[in-house]
Amino acid sequence: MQEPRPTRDDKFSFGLWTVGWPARDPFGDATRPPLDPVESVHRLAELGAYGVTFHDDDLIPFGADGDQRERHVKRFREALEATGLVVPMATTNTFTHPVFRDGAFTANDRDVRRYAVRKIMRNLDLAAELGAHTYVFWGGREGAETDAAKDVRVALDRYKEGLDLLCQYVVDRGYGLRFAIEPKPNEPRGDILLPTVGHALAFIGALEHADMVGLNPEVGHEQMAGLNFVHGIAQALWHGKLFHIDLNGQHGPKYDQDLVFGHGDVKSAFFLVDLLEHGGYQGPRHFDYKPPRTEDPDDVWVSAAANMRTYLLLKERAAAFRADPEVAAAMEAARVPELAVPTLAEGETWEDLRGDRGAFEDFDVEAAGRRGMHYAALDQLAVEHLLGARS
Ligand code: GLT
Ligand code: MN
Ligand code: MN
Repeated sequence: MQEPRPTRDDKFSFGLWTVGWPARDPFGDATRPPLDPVESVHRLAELGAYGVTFHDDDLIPFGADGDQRERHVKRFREALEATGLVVPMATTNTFTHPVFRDGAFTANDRDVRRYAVRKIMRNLDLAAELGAHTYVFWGGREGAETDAAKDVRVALDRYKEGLDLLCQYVVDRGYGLRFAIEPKPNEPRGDILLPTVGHALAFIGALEHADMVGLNPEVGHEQMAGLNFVHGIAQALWHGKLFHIDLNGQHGPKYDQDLVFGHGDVKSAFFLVDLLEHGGYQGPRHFDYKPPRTEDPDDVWVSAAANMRTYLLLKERAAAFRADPEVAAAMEAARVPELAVPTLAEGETWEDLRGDRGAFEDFDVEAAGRRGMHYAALDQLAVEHLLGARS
């Protein structure tokens, strides 16, 4: 493979369910045979990934007995040891089996909720055993198709109850795990609870252990809602809540495409990588994509490598953008650095501002209204760096 090549230091990780997706969709059968998780671990390690993530049922088929369970875990653990791959994150499948038709934490049926919490506890034990630091909660079935189905305020009470009690479980068992909620607006439910980064952030503030709960935002999920993913990530960082991230590609508001990272809105991907690389995010760069249904078993690994390579190429372009003196000058002209200057001077109060005639009475509001921002020039420089037209 040509430079840049991924290394363990890049912290690239993949879900077993991504490369292992047999490409069954609502309209057609699988186009690829099942993939052994052990093979995925070896192939991902060869390609330069550092981590692998899983749902309980990706690793241990639903309904497996104790002996089978142990065998699956043992083989997986051996593959991890042989390759040096780590498990930075794990999660629970609370969406495939028909029992979860109406959700897990927020199912109207109380016994389903109790079963779901037990299923999650069992996999939290395994996640801790395998050294994971993050546990993801994607509530794909927590939602409804009709507003008559549930009182959303009561559903949120149950969502909170479930997460509060599982936080307590993790604390009491001494597991070094933090929770990361993954928002999504719809699909598979008509409307999903905690549909966006913003909804989830507000909800986290109401939890008993708010400090140990953050976010796992996915590129495509915010874009399905027509939102600016880069802004969402910036706000999550601002709140100290970007615990994990799902990178992939999406073309605007439509079904969840789960394309290779950068194969959707590539300009947004450029600014995202710029933010992640320069904004202090230290966690895994986790790809949650689906190798397209058109691809054969060998193509799967081509698409897996494409995620990492695209990320690294964008990282190079973003670094060049930041280092370009013309960009620095364009930022200065656009007064980007000025936004970092507080609106009040140090020690100044609202009373001082109220008495400052230069700020209002004598302020030439018409002249200020004529000032251009020069953003088009700056944006063009970004596009030219993205296109590799400047180095
Ligand atoms: C499912 C979903 C993803 C989530 C996974 C974690 S499962 O494939 O589409 O976005 O991240 O549960
Ligand atoms: Mn998705
Ligand atoms: Mn995801």
